[in-house]
Order: sequence, then C-alpha cells, then structure tokens
Amino acid sequence: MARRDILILPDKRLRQVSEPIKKIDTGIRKLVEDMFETMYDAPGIGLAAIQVGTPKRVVTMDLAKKDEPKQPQVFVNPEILWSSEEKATYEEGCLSIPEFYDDVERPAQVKVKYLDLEGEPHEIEANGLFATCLQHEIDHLNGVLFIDHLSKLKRDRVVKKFAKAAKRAAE
Ligand code: K1U
Ligand code: ZN
Repeated sequence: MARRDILILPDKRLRQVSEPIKKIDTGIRKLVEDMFETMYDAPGIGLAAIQVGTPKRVVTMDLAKKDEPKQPQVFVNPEILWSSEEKATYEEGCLSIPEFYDDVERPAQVKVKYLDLEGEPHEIEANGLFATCLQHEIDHLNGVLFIDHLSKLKRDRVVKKFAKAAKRAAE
C-alpha cells in the first residue's frame, strides 16, 4: 500500500470527468488500496480516484466513528438513480480544499447503483451523512466540487485564496 498525493484546488485535473471502469483488475485493486491508505492518513471519510490524479470512476468511503471498527466501502461506477425532493444541509469539507468548510444543501436521500470490487452489482438507498458523502464523491467523478454549490461570491473567494497559495508555493 502507498499513500498518494492529493490534488489541491485549483489543480485543473479536479475538473476532469472520470472514465467508467471496464475491468476490475490488479491495477484497480492497487488503486483502491492506495486510496484507503491516503484517505485514512488525511484523514477523510471519502475519496474519489481523481483526487489522487486517476480519472477513473471509483470512490472509497468509511463513515465509522472514531471508537468504532473500520467500515471500508468501495463504489465502482456509482450512479445516482433517484434523489429525494426533501433536502438536507451538512457542513462539508474536501481533502482537495483543505481547512475550508461550509454548509451545502443536497437531496436528503438518494438511490445509488454501483459495482463492488468483485464486479457484483448493488443498489442502495442512503440518507444522512452517507447520502451527502455519496453525492459529494459522485460530484468529484463529474468534475464538480462542493464549492460549486455555494454562491459565486463565496466560491470566487475560496478559489482566489487557493490560487494565491499555489502561486506562492511555486515561487
Ligand atoms: O471527498 C473528499 O474530499 C473527502 C471529504 C468527504 C466529505 C466530508 C464531509 C461531507 C461530505 C463529504 C472529507 O472527508 S473532508 C474531512 C472530513 O469530513 C472528516 C475528517 C476526519 C474526521 C471526520 C470528518
Ligand atoms: Zn471532496
């Protein structure tokens, strides 16, 4: 297992639309192992492959609380089949936008289909943080960041701050 570097805003690769996975081979299994190591090390509760620079439609997640055993989950080619009219607001963060958090309103429940690492199809209905995290990660697969759900004023302010930091780091 190896920890991989996480892409940080305004890295343009975060805006790429990720490709569906056609075959779950050793390369994908290694990618998933590395994503878990990277996610646990960060620490985070979710990670999309594009955040480590690989534009493939795979997500890792673990919503276990600190005092609970690990609950690693993998979603290959996840797709939202249905979203509720009811909305829920969570304070979201993103490992690609470190130390910035804000409230985002999204559908409170979603139905999602995906493949597991054995290629078996599943359909789940999610609510609460699980629904929010799935939507946040599937957004990543489509090149969408949680700041895109904020006002233009807030988004521009965050992008400007991170662009400035990237410029300073490159000097
Ligand atoms: O995709 C990511 O950037 C990961 C992100 C997932 C997420 C968080 C909150 C709402 C929706 C999606 C994170 O994991 S940010 C870090 C975080 O939330 C956290 C870290 C340690 C303990 C508990 C939470
Ligand atoms: Zn994120």
